[in-house]
Amino acid sequence: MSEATRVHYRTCPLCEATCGLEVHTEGRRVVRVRGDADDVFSRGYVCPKGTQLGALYADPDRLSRPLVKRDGRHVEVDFDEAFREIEARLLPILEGNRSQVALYLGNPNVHNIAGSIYVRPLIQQLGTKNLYSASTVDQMPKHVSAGLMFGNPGTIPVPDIDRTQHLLMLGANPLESNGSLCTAPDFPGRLKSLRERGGRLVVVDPRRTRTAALADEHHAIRPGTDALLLVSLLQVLFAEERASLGDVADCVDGLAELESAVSPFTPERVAPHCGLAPEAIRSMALQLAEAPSAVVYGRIGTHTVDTGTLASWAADALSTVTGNLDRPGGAMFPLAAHASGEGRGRGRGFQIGRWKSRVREFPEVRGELPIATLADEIETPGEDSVRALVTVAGNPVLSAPEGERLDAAFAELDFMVSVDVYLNETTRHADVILPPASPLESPHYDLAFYGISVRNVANYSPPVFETSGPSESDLLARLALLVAGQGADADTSVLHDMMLRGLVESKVGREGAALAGRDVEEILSALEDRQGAEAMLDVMIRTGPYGDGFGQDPDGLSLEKLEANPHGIDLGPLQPRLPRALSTPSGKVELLPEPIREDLRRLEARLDESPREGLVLVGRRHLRSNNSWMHNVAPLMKGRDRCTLQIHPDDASRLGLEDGKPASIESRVGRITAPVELCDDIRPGVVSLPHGFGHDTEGASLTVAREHAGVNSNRITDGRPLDPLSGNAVLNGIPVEVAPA
Ligand SMILES: Nc1nc2c(c(=O)[nH]1)N[C@H]1C(S)=C(S)[C@@H](COP(=O)(O)OP(=O)(O)OC[C@H]3O[C@@H](n4cnc5c(=O)[nH]c(N)nc54)[C@H](O)[C@@H]3O)O[C@H]1N2
Ligand SMILES: Nc1nc2c(c(=O)[nH]1)N[C@H]1C(S)=C(S)[C@@H](COP(=O)(O)OP(=O)(O)OC[C@H]3O[C@@H](n4cnc5c(=O)[nH]c(N)nc54)[C@H](O)[C@@H]3O)O[C@H]1N2
Ligand code: SF4
Ligand SMILES: [Mo]
Repeated sequence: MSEATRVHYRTCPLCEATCGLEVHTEGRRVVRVRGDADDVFSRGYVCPKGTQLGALYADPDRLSRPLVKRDGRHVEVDFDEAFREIEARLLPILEGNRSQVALYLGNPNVHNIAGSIYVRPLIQQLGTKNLYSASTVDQMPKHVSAGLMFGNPGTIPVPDIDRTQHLLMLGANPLESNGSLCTAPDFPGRLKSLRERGGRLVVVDPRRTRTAALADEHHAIRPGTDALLLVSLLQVLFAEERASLGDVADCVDGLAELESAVSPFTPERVAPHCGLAPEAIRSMALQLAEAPSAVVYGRIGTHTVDTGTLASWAADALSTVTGNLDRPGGAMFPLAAHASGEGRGRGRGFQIGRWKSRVREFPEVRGELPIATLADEIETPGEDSVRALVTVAGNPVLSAPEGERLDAAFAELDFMVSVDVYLNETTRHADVILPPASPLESPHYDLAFYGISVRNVANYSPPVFETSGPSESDLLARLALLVAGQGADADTSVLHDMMLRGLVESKVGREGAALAGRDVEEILSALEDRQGAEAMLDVMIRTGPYGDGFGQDPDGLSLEKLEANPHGIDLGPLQPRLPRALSTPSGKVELLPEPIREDLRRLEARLDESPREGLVLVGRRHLRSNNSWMHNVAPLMKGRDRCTLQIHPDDASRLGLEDGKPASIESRVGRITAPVELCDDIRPGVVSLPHGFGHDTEGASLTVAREHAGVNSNRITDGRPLDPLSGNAVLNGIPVEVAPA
């Protein structure tokens, strides 16, 4: 009675690599997933997570019906009842004071169309100052440095890893993570090719990771000191008269100011802080200058520290002063198919601090406040204290600092609603949980990642299965309408139509717009066959840099054309885009923006301090994990315990710790216990624990994850020190005491 097997081509929604998958289905079952050998970008590459998409889909713990908390227990209800409950309990709080309702957006929002398109009206209608997201435990420093240097926080240069001859990589481990802020399916293969063509890979990481093992050079830096190292590399380039802007000289401001600002940071002065030799630092800098092309790329380990924005800025400044900005093999600006044009070369620029958080007075960044201060905003009484919370695809109890405190704060809220697929450590506090249909039941296009991709690529995947319930787009639209006072049963097609019309009007109205002079109704009628997010996506692509312009260029792209190319369309290697890609008021790259210049003084003060001593904690990722939420997929959890404390044998013997025995790890804010794993590959003085574990909480419903519970490393992450420019949390380099438990 076996049903016919069907094959679907589909972009993997799980990480930033955007691999093409070949999904085999029988009826509503996924029977097999493998890499799509014909995918124009990933060419058959796949990782163990992608192949388990079927197991994720079939996970009996994945929610299919809404849950409402009654007398402390979650019970299943239908969607109408769930929305009526939200209306009855959330609206009165909102009507009193909109900022008493906080919104937290988690990582998977950037992995689906709904999160990119329909979160916006929800934010607008909520109108709260208390907006939080996973960005402030992640990449916010890159947004800030890019905003200050290039004028827009989304204008992020990516390393052109397919053509570079020299890659200096810091605080990233793409052999486990598959890359971030650098979309490159088969990152490992691309690094191997770099070396095969005679290029050089230099990795800076306190651990000798699998990525470091692949490199020509590995430098085991002391955590939290990348900014010092990178600024010192800049100093060397100026001191050795090797700084040169190359082809972009006309588009760059501030070279002389940069030279003087970095002059105190000599290798001799930073070396004791970084735990590296001055000669190694000097040589790292000269290699960048001498290579035919070179690029500096830093990620989580470089960003999630208290000088994350400085480090992020310094990386791009280095690519710039070695003549490698905006040229093949250097740091380049992708141009996505859905981008709203090539750019104008000048704009309003980027500001932070338009308002401040109430309790600790952190500046707003991109409309957000640091997630590390959400607990303060709930706990501290006052007119604007947070009394209700909406989470969309996030698990801050495990992913944000001081998880235990956040957990307790959530329990005190008057009302909480979560749009999520699991009943987990965070959503167990929700009074209402709204589960969206699976990603396999939704269309897919990577709005977030084609803008940070190492080739310009476009790939659209239609749903694999018909939906069994409301899509994420629909749920978010309904929530936005509810919050806007339109009632619990509002017709979401009204919002879809309004958004589509608004988008078309923006393309038709402005002078210089893609469809300037065309008729709105004509365009809308050309879209009649498409609904909601798909129609909007079609408009973006057809009015984008490669689009058909609704008839203006018959060979151009449209959603229809993407549908006809299920393995994607390759739009070629990255092209130089300066100065058009800029939106600074000066129309130039700002090499030393004022906020950076000021923050450099804080960094300079560190040169006179004695180097920090004592054990520090860093994180790590494992190929078969995905932050906190894929530990319930049994095939991915096979093998050894992953939530272990890695420690160098010398440190272990000094502290009396034995392999496999429990150790207690204590920071300023808490203490946890984890089994010891002796590890020669970690720098002495550094210990490492992965994040995303701690699945033994009462009230969560994660059968498999519970068997591999582990411990929440963020219970000891200190929420007090933040990167001042971005509000990003410090997740690496946390001072800890370790002892036998
Ligand atoms: N110590 C330490 N902490 C870290 C990090 C670290 O390196 N070290 N890394 C940080 C980083 S980079 C990030 S991005 C954050 C992540 O922080 P979060 O986004 O808060 O956490 P995730 O574990 O990604 O949780 C994702 C949530 O989305 C739900 N979900 C999954 N798929 C869907 C879907 O399709 N729709 C909806 N609505 N929900 C879905 C899951 O059930 C889960 O609840 O963690 C950060 N925390
Ligand atoms: N398998 C898997 N893949 C994932 C994820 C996952 O959880 N699992 N999460 C996804 C997400 S949301 C993100 S943002 C990306 C992150 O992708 P990556 O940035 O590649 O993240 P990690 O693999 O955590 O690598 C960070 C490295 O920084 C090192 N490090 C720690 N502190 C310092 C420091 O002070 N200086 C330097 N130089 N290095 C330091 C750590 O030892 C670690 O090897 O991964 C994504 N991909
Ligand atoms: S590398 Fe990322 S995108 Fe590719 S299969 Fe694995 S999880 Fe999916
Ligand atoms: Mo992330």
